[in-house]
Amino acid sequence: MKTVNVGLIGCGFMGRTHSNAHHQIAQFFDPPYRTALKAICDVNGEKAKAFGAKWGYESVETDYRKMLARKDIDMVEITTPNNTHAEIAIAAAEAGKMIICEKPLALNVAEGERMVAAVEKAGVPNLCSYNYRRVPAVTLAKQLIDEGRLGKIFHYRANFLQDWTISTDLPQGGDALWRLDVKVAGSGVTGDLLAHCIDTALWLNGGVTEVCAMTETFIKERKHNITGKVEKVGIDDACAFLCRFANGSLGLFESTRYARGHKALYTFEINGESASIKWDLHDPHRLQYFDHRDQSIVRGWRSIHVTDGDMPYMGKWWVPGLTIGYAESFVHQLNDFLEGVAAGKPTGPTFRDALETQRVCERVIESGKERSWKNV
Ligand code: SOE
Repeated sequence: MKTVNVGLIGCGFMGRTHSNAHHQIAQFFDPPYRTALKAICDVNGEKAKAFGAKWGYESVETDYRKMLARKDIDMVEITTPNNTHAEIAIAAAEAGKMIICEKPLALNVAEGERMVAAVEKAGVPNLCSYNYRRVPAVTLAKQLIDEGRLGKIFHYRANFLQDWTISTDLPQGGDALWRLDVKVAGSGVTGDLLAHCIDTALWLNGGVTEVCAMTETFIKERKHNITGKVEKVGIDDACAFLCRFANGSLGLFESTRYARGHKALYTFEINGESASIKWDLHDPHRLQYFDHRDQSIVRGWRSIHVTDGDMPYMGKWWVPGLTIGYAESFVHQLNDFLEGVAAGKPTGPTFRDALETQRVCERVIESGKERSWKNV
């Protein structure tokens, strides 16, 4: 069995989710390649050293270019802040490395287009890490839709609600809080949270043709951790948008970091002519399903506990009834990616798929600013 040597860039929260996937994959799945954690890279050498020791990386780099120049690295994982994705991914493609890049793909569509051109020119396998596609209940939703169980789709509704930025004292910039700095993040909840909802929606329900958005920045100024000055906040704190899908259905999306009481409440509901489904990240193993074709005396919402061995991914884990969680969606993603590499087939969401999500996000932001409908 061949070994794929991995170089991971970025030692934050996402660096941990990706590293953990490498530790779990061969214990539960039968990937076509063994993966070896060859190098960890972060501009902060001390941080990289500590992270590397904890997760078992063989070497430490502080300059990603040096890491990309190494012949013993086959695959690069980019888990750095959004403003670095394009530069690193393009260089990685030019160096012939396979790439998994954290979401959102880029700061904007222009950068995303350059990234897609680079990976396609180099012919390197590439994937953007929209992990929620690979929560078993969400994958099951895709299966039910593809089997035609819902019939014609009329409505797609999604929310991603959090509450961690309500305090006016919370600074912007630096570790984790770069998500509040528009220069680093590109946008606020649209690129960080709605992008997840949009990726799932494009996958489950097809393309979006037009959008109309409302955005708001509730806290207009925050201290910047790096400059030490109070600076204007450029991100969208909240965003809601309407859209039309190419299949004729209507979409309604909302995201905010100001929904007191909600930590990471990603939900979606899809209503079709024959059946509806709902999913909720706070109860991720359950898929709610209503089928109008059931006999009326027993018709109602079913709460499917997605843990049986014949349900997506679950045959590889424990026994029926026992659950897995957020971390495992990254294991599924890695295994699917490696199987795609072995089969010579792309694994979605590819950079090209993620560019479409980026395009919807960009139109949403423009629509919010201009207060008008935008074609996608
Ligand atoms: C933000 O709080 C965040 O960590 C996102 O960046 C992730 O993509 C999302 O999965 C959870 O929330």
